[in-house]
Formats: sequence, structure tokens, C-alpha cells
Amino acid sequence: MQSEQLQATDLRGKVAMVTGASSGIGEAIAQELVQRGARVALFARRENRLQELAQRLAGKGSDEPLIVPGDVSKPEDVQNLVNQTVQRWGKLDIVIANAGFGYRAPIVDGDTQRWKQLLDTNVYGLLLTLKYGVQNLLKHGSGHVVVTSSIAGRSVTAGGAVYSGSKFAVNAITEALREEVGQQGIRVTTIEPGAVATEFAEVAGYPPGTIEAIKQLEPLQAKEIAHVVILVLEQPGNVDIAELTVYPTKQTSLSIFANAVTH
Ligand code: NJP
Repeated sequence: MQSEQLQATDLRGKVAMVTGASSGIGEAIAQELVQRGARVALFARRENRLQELAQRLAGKGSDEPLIVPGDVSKPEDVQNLVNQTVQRWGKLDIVIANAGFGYRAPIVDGDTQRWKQLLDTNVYGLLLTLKYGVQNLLKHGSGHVVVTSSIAGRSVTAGGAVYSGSKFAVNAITEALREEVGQQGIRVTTIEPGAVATEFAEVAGYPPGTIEAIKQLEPLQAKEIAHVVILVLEQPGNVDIAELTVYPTKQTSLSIFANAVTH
């Protein structure tokens, strides 16, 4: 029997915006996209890190990346990202909503400023990215949204109320979006990674014991998550991988985080 050739999505010439592109998973996704010929707008607060990445990517793809510094929790910054991307390349095909950070503490000890900053970034910032990004995808009746959630969006341990709570919200928001725009040809995917070796643990302020425990798990590399994202994006246009959980093989639960409190 002759096997039919599947029509993979070609990323060459696609226009993508990546939030949280200044390090870790977002940086790795941007890199993989550029190497496959996509045109990529890089967004995060640390402009110097975006410039360093753009320099490293120079000559590797079809076009130089666009650098748009900004804070994902500010509507005007996210609108600026979308506007600049569309102005430069005339369209938007792929939204990678990835900016986020972690925090752990029992609720009664919680730092209310950190709570607010985390929810503003992980939840409100995601909503802004989806609102302004997807408005543009809808104009063309096609496109793909990939959201970085977490295994912490599927289960919770003591100390994880706010981070897990934010990622449960991310999963709900992303699923609602899929139901809202699927009929209009827009694919929506939630990626839920386990531990990934990025700046995440340091930014979250995990204690040394937790950082060591993560190392023992042989955490995923950012590039490995980026490869999963590429796999999802390259599916034929009628295939939407809605949700993917990706663990380091040795991570079988969230228990290593149970006693971790941000310092
Ligand atoms: O962490 P990191 P990851 N406005 O710290 C940006 C999820 N995740 O790559 O603004 C705009 O290397 C920040 O940029 P900057 C996690 O929840 C991770 O691991 O310059 N951007 C940087 O580029 C998050 O959603 C693990 O500081 C803002 C990026 O976000 C995603 O993966 C496990 C921003 C963070 O890069 C990427 O995190 C898991 C703002 N207000 C889920 N605030 C893991 N690593 O183990 C932050 O399950 N950024």
C-alpha cells in the first residue's frame, strides 16, 4: 500500500512573535524558528539580551530578527509588539506566548507585591498577548498560538498556590481561546513542561537544595522544548495538538518543590 504524503506546515516566511525571548525557552524557540526560515520578533524587558540574541542569529535565517523591548503586563507594550511586527512584515502567523516566572511560598507568608507581579505577568500578560496577537491572526483566517504553561498547571503542592494558580489559569484561558477561534482556522496549543534548565529557578529564588534536586533530575534543555514546539507548528494545518506535557524522564512528580520557598 502506498503511504500518503502528509502536508507539513512550512515555517519558511512565517512571521512569529515570541514573548520572553531574552532567555531560556523563549530564546530557544526564537532560535529554532529563525533557523527554519521564519521571521521573528523578539520581546522581553531586557533589551541588551534581545540584542545579543539578534546578533547571534544574524545571517542564520531569511531576515534579521526584530527587537521590541517591553513588559508583557503593559497593554501599550504588547500592542507595540504586534504593531511593529505587522508593520515590518505585513502579517502575523505565529504567537508564542511564553513570558513568565515562578514564586513559591505558603499563602500566609506570601509577598503580596510578588503575587501581583506574577499574576500581572503570567495571567494578565498572557491575556494581552492573546488579545492583540490573535486579533491579527483572525484577519488572515489562519495561524498558530503556542502558550508555555507548566506541569504546575495540572497539579499543585504546598507553596505553589500562586504559581500553580497562575498556570491553572493559563490552561483555562488557552482552552477557552481554542474553543473561540478553532472554527476560524486558528490552532492553539498549550505546552506544559516539567523542569527545564533555564534562569527560571534563579529568578524564582529557589533554595540551593531545590536547585540541586532539579539538577539530579537531568532537567530538559530549553532547546528540547523548542524542538517540541517546532514539531507542533509543523503539523499540517488541520492538525491542532491542543495540549502537550513534556517531562524530564526522571521527574515523576512535583514533590521536589514541596518544601521550596522563594527567598
Ligand atoms: O525562564 P527564564 P523559562 N515582560 O527565566 C520573560 C515556563 N516554565 O524560559 O523581561 C516581558 O529563562 C523574561 O524576560 P525579561 C515559565 O513559567 C518553565 O524557563 O528580559 N517578559 C525571560 O525572557 C515561563 O512561562 C519551567 O526578564 C518577561 C522569560 O520571560 C516559560 O516557561 C518549567 C516578563 C523567562 O525566561 C519560560 O520560562 C515549567 C515581563 N513582565 C514552565 N517577565 C522551567 N524552566 O523549569 C518575565 O513548567 N519575562
